[in-house]
Amino acid sequence: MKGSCREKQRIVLHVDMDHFFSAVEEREHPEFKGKPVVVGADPQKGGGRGVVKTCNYEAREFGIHSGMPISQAWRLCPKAVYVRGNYPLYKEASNRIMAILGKYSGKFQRWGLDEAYLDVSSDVQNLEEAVELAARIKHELLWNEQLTCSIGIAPNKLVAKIASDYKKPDGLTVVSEDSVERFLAPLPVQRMLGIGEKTGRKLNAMGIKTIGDLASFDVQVLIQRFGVMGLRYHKYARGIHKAEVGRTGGTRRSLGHESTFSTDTNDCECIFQRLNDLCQRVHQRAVRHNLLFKTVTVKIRFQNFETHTYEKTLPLFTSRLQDLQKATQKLAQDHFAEGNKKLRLVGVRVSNLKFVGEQETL
Ligand code: TTP
Ligand code: MG
Repeated sequence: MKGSCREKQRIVLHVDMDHFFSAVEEREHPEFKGKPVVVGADPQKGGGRGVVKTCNYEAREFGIHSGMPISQAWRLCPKAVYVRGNYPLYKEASNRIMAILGKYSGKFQRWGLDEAYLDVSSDVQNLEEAVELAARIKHELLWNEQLTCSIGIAPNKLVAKIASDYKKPDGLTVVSEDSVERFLAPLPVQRMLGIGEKTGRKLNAMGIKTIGDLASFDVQVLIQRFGVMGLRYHKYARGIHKAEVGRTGGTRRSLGHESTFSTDTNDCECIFQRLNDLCQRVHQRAVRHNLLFKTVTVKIRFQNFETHTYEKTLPLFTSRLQDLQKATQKLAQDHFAEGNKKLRLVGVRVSNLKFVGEQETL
């Protein structure tokens, strides 16, 4: 039949739980309800070390956010409830949430502890039905788990993820195929997949402030400046993203640990020992989850909170502890020497992950 060869529009949902760790804490401790709740380290009346893992929206009103030193959080809101975090509890909640979400579509991809993608193209007829389905998901999560989430609905994973973040908490944002570019255009370029703070600053310096600016920028100049990534950014900015739900990257993007020294130090032996311990913990988790990794990142935070990350991509995927330790040591040696300013925190992270046995794509 003529005119029917247009590809059927995909409908992808991205579900992101709201302030996940603190929401679980609130559920377990009804007495926290309505109060600012910060999950991370013990603030020790402002002298505490470590960072905020997440906080509820009441705490965000005070300017607290994830990654912030816990001492700073305490200065912003000393009366908040501070909890150290209970990972097994969050993991258990995550498993139950994923079991619920997995029922709504055969094409389902868990992403980290509190996010998932669902391709519902074969489960619904149109966007209106997708919205109804999203409402059912929200209702079931609230009823069974007493937790809220935000959902983005769009023609692909890239836009669905940006849409779920658009209105939080308890949001539902729908972006139809026709409105993708209009939806993306006004957003700051840093919201785009793959564009972190650093690339964001470079783009800003080129006069590219919004995703719309990026979409209309000369692609040749982007390629000259950023290589193949330049082409990718340009495509993404126009909302083009073909990746299928469930096909890429497994369930997590990266896996890491970090550790704050009990007193700041520039003693190389102590720093390298700590990095080694972190390598072992990261390695154990990678092995436990049957994951290979290719990129190793070392994080260094100086006494004055100046923080740097350095990364190295290995020539091949590996799961060997020696490879992780060697890459970590090399990165640390290249960027830290004895006598440098003292360090407050170090971290080790692996990314670029794939499952053992998964075909390598060239
Ligand atoms: P996010 O989904 O990024 O954050 P969130 O769920 O707390 O808040 P939002 O409502 O904005 O989605 O991360 C999910 C959980 O992962 C979060 O609750 C805590 C944990 N986490 C860390 O441990 N360290 C981090 O740096 C971040 C960003 C999150
Ligand atoms: Mg979340």
